[in-house]
Amino acid sequence: MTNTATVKCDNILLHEVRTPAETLVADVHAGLMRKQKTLPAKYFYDKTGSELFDAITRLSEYYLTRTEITLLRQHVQEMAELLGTDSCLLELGSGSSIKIRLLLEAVRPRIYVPMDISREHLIDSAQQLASDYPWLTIHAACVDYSLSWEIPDFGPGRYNAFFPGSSIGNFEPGSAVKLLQQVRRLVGRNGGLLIGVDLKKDVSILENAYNDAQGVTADFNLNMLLHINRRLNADFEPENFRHKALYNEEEGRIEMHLECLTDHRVRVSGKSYTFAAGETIHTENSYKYSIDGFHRLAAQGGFAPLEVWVDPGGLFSIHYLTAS
Ligand code: AVI
Repeated sequence: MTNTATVKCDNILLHEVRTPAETLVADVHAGLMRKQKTLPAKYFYDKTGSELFDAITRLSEYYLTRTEITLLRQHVQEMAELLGTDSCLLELGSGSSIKIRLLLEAVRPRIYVPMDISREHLIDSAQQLASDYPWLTIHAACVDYSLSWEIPDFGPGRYNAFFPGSSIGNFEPGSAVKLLQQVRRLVGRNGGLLIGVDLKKDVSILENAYNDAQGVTADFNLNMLLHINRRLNADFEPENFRHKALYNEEEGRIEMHLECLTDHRVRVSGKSYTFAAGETIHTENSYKYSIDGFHRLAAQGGFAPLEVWVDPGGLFSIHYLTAS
């Protein structure tokens, strides 16, 4: 792996792929120079952002997590049969590693590789898992999986990937295909992918999920500015912005924005940007799919559908795909 360091962190091995600071600055600069300003969604996930996201997953409006967890609980045996035991199991965007706990006993992987961009969160959850499952070998990988990345070679055997939470929806369809192709290369010809995908549904259910009454999603969105302040020596003032989330029917996606409340300037890594009251920074897309629509995307990524589980309310789906 290029730019990678491997260290032993107590009971786990940590592989770290470092993104050079210049890349981070260049991404932010490119986004803020656009007519429709954007900021990369990866800036949501510092330690506070990861904790806020965990709080989102417990909100009554945010049906995604609890529905996916119910599906995992109900169908774990079928899923384990498809995944097979003794595989190398990679998890993209492992976060707090809550969902993997539902699969581990049934799947008994040879090696578990949680991957996440939020370093401290990744290490804490991987170490906790290692102490709760002493039989499990854990190689945690701190990577930005929206970029091109590699994992160490864990030798021959079956490889599966687990990509829960509908995080695939946070990628533009073209990038989602590239990501699936990359996962396909990693799992190889006999590999598979168990992936959670949020479904298209009534707009009010979708919009409520991203505009919760307690304002946790608003804090999550605004925290991105504080993260950029710290990481890139910027002077965003979150009070100058407000959270906005709406469903874009044509694109089939929830869009999150930060709406600017007053005319002002912001400095980021020595460069100055002008903001006008009423304009927005587009911070995230969360694409919603139909089952067929997702199968078409998966096919472009090199995967064929083998099984799909959907809750009775038709809110959420989990797919098991095999390399095609
Ligand atoms: C991580 N991802 C699947 C979440 C989503 O629903 O798109 C991120 C999120 N953004 C706002 N709330 C949750």
